[in-house]
Amino acid sequence: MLGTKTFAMIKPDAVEGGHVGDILQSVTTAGFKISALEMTQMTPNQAQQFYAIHKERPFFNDLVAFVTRGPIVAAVLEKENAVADFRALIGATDPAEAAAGTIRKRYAKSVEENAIHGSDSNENAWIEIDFHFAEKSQF
Ligand code: 3AN
Repeated sequence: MLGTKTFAMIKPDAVEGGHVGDILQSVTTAGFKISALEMTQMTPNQAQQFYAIHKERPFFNDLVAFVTRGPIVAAVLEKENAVADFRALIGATDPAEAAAGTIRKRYAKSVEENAIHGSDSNENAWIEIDFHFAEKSQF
């Protein structure tokens, strides 16, 4: 049986740092199947939509500037319990609070430049996968 899906995004800081290969290795070693993968650069408009939930927050403009400053790697990951298991693999939003061995503990620089995104619910996974991959043939 296919597992549930989550959406992952390797952010510009981790792409710039040359960590894409290591991060994807960690993802597959943890048992996720990568069922879609694309390097792309979000426009400010797309980033504002993607992070719309944060639009009233003081860090919103900085967040949009950060996530659009260079390429990101978007992925669809499949595994039983994908959303929760991937959140555990990436670690806490603030790398200072992230558990040892998590992707953010290894690669995140700060709460903003925190290397990677993972959906926080099945509903948001569906929305985020649709947002990034809806126009691609396999999704
Ligand atoms: P997560 O990415 O762990 O789901 P969210 O959804 O609370 O965390 O935040 C989304 C993104 O917004 C974070 N990955 C981070 O880049 C940015 N962010 C969250 N909180 C802050 C903050 N206090 N200051 C700056 N950026 C933040």
